[in-house]
Amino acid sequence: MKPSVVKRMLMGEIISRFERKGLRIIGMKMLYMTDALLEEHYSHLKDKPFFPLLKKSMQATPVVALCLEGVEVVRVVRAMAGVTNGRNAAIGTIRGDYAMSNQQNIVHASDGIYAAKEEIERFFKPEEIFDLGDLNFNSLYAVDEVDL
Ligand code: FUP
Repeated sequence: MKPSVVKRMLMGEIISRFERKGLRIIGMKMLYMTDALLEEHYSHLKDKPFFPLLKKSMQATPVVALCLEGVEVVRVVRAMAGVTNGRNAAIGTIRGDYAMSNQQNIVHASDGIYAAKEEIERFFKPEEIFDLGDLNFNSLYAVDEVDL
């Protein structure tokens, strides 16, 4: 969750959308995105003209990093986030419901399984990720859908 969420006091609302969907939070922390962390996280954007502004917006307050667990979680979270620009994001998505901006777009969401693994390692120590046990303890899935 980006600084605009912290400033607008929407942390609880965004977290509850993930929980309501049935995604489990297995890691969560507030942290400040240092220059080094941002340059690594947005390395594909480092040379873009908007990078200085993006950096400033990402350093306005701490961010909140979430590690979410669920079957096909990366794809599901991307779908929940909606497209990058909040003005184009479908109503019903997080960006579509809370953002009017391309940059102040509420959340970052890993764009693939490899990026997700990299980002978990970037933001969390191994002991900050928790095993909550049986993924289906609350009957979120059919038994044969859960294969973790
Ligand atoms: P996404 O995967 O949807 O987060 O999008 P990108 O990785 O393409 O972009 C990362 C961040 O760069 C976006 F969250 C917003 C910012 N951005 C701008 O600020 N200006 C632009 O023109 C494009 C992206």
